[in-house]
Amino acid sequence: SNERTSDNARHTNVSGGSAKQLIGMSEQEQKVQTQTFKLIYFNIGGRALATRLAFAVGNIKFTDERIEFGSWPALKPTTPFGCIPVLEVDGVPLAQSNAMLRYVGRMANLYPEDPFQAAKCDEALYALYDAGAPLSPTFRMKGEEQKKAREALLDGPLVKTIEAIEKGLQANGGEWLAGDSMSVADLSCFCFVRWLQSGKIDHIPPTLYDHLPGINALVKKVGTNAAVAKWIDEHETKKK
Ligand SMILES: N[C@@H](CCC(=O)N[C@@H](CS)C(=O)NCC(=O)O)C(=O)O
Repeated sequence: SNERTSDNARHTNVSGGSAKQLIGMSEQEQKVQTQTFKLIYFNIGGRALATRLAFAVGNIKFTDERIEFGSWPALKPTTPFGCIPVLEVDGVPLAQSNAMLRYVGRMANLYPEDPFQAAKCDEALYALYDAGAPLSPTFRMKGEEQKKAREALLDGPLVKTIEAIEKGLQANGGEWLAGDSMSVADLSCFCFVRWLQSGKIDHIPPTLYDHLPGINALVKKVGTNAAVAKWIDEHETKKK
């Protein structure tokens, strides 16, 4: 497994730090400090990237375990729902990518405290999930079938949902999707839009969101956040 820790880590594991460092922290902060987190996923961004970024932004140490596709069949029956990502918290598994994203978001101050803004954050997470879900089966298609299926999605949820999210963003003042600071909804939107714009998905033109200025500004803002940029450069960009 690969130990990946963000630099200038505010959270130092107790074993590596000293009890002194715990003084002055809230009970919750002390707990985060002493818990161990292991995120298990494939060596891709997919449904784990937003959570990795939330850990990085929160300076929370975690083990970023990336498994080979070949070792997945043996691991599958050991996971709660037969899928990954799984986040192990002190060895206890937590499944469902958006559950773990919100959980890490709360620890990293990336989840609104106000109940309504928290619900708006959830709204964006559910919408982004719905927008992306019908794309998954197209990865098992080929040729004309894949082209047709993806073109239908371009004409539907892949673009329409992000247009709706742009509207919500503007209604919230244009800066962030929920509340008045970066939240896990912004991280999730960043990951989704960046992937769709990457040009790496056949029949999905990288220009598909060019007509959405708020979304593009948001993606740029999240992407230039120091912790996000550093994480992506060090862990998600294939080096030659
Ligand atoms: N609702 C789940 C879906 C997870 C999911 O679809 N995982 C895929 C990879 S992205 C998976 O485990 N595929 C392998 C399999 O189903 O055997 C979540 O959000 O975590």
